[in-house]
Amino acid sequence: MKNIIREGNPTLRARAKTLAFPLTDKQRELGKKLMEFLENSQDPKLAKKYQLRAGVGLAAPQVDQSIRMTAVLVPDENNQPIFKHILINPTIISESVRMAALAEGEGCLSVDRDVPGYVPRHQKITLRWYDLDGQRHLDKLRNYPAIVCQHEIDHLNGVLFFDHINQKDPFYQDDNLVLIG
Ligand code: NB4
Ligand code: NI
Repeated sequence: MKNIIREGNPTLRARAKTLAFPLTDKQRELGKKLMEFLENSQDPKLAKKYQLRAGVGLAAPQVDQSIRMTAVLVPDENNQPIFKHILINPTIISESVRMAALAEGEGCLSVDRDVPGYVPRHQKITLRWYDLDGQRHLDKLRNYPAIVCQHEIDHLNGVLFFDHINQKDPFYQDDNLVLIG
């Protein structure tokens, strides 16, 4: 998984294709590789050895596969996973009006520069997704895991985090925006 494509590559701006079930063996393998990358990137020793930037999510378009698949590995403060799944065809079926943003802003493994500013996202979402076996799942997420999933679903739609940053005032915080972390 050393082939993460960067900003400027048109795949990152494309709408990724919906997957059909059953998945092919290659597609299943890719899902597992995305998750394996996240696990390795969060292991300090392996990350150092392989020179990996840490990630809590990785979407298939970031490895130049324009399909609706993403892995998410969100740990808590004790490094226990609070949301760890390979998501196929994830869809947000409802979202809060209230918005949330990471106080530190966001970074992206496909963007090699710092883009400061708040990235407003829905504070709560209801997510429908399928696992590698085609089983349907519904999850209500809030705050950190909800933000990560929205960043990843954006990748499936050709959207990058800085698209959401207020150009004139990157740290503008309206009354509806809560900061996290
Ligand atoms: C996706 C995230 C950017 C903002 C918030 C955060 C990190 C990414 C990009 C929302 C989603 C990857 C995928 C981190 C990180 C906290 C947890 C556990 C132990 C280190 C790790 C560091 F690395 N973003 N990087 N960026 N992307 N938190 N953490 N920690 O994950 O581009 O599309 O290991
Ligand atoms: Ni990203």
